[in-house]
Amino acid sequence: MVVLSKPTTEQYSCIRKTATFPTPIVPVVDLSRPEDAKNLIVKACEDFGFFKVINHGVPMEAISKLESEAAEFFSLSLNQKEKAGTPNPFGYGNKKIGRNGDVGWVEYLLLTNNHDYNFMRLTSVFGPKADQFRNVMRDYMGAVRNMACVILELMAEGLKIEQKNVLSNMMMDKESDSIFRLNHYPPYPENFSLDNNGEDVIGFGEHTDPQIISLMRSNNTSGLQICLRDRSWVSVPPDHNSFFVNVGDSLQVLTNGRFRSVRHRVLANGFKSRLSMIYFCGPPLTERIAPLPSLLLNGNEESLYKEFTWLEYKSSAYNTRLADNRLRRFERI
Ligand code: GA4
Repeated sequence: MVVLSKPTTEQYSCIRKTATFPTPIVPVVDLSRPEDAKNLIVKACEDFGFFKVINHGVPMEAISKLESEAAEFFSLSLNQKEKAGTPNPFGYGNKKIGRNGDVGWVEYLLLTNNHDYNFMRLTSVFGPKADQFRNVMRDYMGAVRNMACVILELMAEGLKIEQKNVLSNMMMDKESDSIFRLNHYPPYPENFSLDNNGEDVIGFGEHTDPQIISLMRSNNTSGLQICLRDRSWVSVPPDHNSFFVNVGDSLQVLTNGRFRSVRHRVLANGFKSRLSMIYFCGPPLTERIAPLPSLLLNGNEESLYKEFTWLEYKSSAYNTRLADNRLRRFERI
């Protein structure tokens, strides 16, 4: 097991004051009880755009192997990690998030669902050992993808959509534009927040995910917060045995606003490093993202959004700042 070290002090600006947060009651969905799960998923997506999944079917072995590989990667020297290339579109990123000036106390590896491409990037870092990383990642991503498929089918059933694979097909398609992200939030150095009146250090600034759903697993370090409908921020207690699911912007549109794309963020801490792995389920680039007809009350309800493809939305999203409301541009007035 590789132990991730503390960073050295350096000038860093991502610090903000926040109140103390009450702990929310996070909806829990048990995938071994599909009859209950389908209704709970719908309710959680309407109320929070967020839920926790237990009995998820992803083997613990696949999770812990990937966690070790990720920890090993992040323990390498900066110089070595940078051999994975810049994260535009896929590679290693440090503090800079996206292309428009956002920063956070985080380092990360952005990867595609094309394992050969990832392998090429990882070979520059690990040499022949990259093969092991690729295999571990393939097993993990395969298992998480299957879980996503189960969740999206239960969701469609819960929404009483006749074609139960209408959502899952978008991410199971071989052209699907899903991506994978490993985030490492190192403990920030001593005096780092004291120097700033004890203000919070932002690991990953507030944002919504552009995709359909995102499935996140982390180690037992806290930091994740979600924004409720009343705009208050609440902390989500970590649980390394479970997965957390976020509704993304695309699913908000597909359900004509019935489901809520959840605003979330991560605060860093001064003691423990946080390691998270997130699978973002994206549709094929050519997929039309529009409310599902059966959810428009048999044609009697108007779409709240203008028509767009995933490629159009993604291109527009990548030109925004993290905290922007990316869907606003696509709303019908
Ligand atoms: C949020 C969800 C995924 O992590 C991500 C992020 C992407 C990036 O890190 O480059 C974005 C962000 C995310 C939303 C708006 C744009 C693009 C940073 C940013 C400012 C990989 C994604 O698909 O969108």
